[in-house]
Amino acid sequence: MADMLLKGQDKNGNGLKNQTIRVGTRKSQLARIQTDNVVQMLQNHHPHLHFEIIGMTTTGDKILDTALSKIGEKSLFTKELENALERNEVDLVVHSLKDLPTSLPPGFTIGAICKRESPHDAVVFHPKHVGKTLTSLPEKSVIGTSSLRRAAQLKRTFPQLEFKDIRGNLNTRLKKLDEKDDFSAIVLAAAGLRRMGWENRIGQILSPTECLYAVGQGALAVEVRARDQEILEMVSVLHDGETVLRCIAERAFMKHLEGGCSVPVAVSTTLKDFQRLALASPHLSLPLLGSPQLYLTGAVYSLDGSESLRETMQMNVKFPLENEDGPNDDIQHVGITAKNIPHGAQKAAEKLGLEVAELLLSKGAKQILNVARQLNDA
Ligand code: DPM
Repeated sequence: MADMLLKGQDKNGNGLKNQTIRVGTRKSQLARIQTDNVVQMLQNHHPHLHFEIIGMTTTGDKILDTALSKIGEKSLFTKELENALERNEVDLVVHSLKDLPTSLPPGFTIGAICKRESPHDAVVFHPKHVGKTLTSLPEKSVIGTSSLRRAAQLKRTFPQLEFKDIRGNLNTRLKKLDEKDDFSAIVLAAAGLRRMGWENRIGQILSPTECLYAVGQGALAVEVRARDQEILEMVSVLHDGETVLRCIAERAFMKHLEGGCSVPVAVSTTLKDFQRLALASPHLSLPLLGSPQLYLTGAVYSLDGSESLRETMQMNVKFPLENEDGPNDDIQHVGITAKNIPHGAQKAAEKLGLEVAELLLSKGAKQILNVARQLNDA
């Protein structure tokens, strides 16, 4: 046990003692809040380190008038930050996991995924519609979202409503909602609203039966240089075992479908029957006790929601004991490096994502996504 503690914990950051760790972030208010949260958690784990936050503007922050899905550039919010990592100007970068592509450029890795907050989508209503739900809004009410995933699913369930693009950061969108009469409601990630302190504006949370969420939604990720072992160790204390396994499955699903922001792909995952204890301290390399089952529901939609494929599968993610001490260095699963989380479980999670994607592909998912992509590009 003492060995394990040493292995997992105190080697962390030892070589970095008293150094300044430079943290890159986008400058939007949400990005700053997310970065501050992560830095605070790192500071609690590593009181001897000093953290400095460096704000940067990304292409995604400059193009505010075009729908995300139309821009087509996957690393819109990440490229400038990765350049700074590569040039050694910063040591780590904080992102919303859902904005990170399933394949990172060579030389980078996700060194930590924090405990996921709500992954669900939420509806914020115009002041004059407060108290209503999507079901009780008048017919032909206009809902703002530029997420193809949200629009496709909601068009299907609420054919009486209309959907229009809305872009800009969260502040801009809420302003557009409140100060004009263009939208009756907008749909946003509950996690982003909560982080901004706007939880009180949430009028309705969409359950996965109403709207499956985006891959990685609600989880924060720390991106680092893949070869920077000291920084990797230092940030790895933030890995949350449950979140990591769920997000590996989700990202593997998306990657195998060759999905992204420009096609309606959606998921929901749960991890059942595992002992919280084993995952609560993931930096201790404990095997998963019990027989944890990971469930993944994955779906693809046509842009108007009229066509859809949706499947659920399950996988046992118990850590195979014979692999207990197997070398785990330099292994990434869909861009994530998590040496302190049972490797067998990570492999099983990745396999689950692949298998759900395969099942959907065998039922014609490629055709649905290709048509969606063409229509969206047109
Ligand atoms: C991605 C999408 C959106 C963001 C597409 C989707 C929403 C775009 C839009 C991949 N990234 O979800 O289907 O509504 O125009 C984004 C948000 C957060 C991270 C804001 C949001 C905060 C929540 C989180 C934008 N990226 O989705 O409301 O950390 O998951």
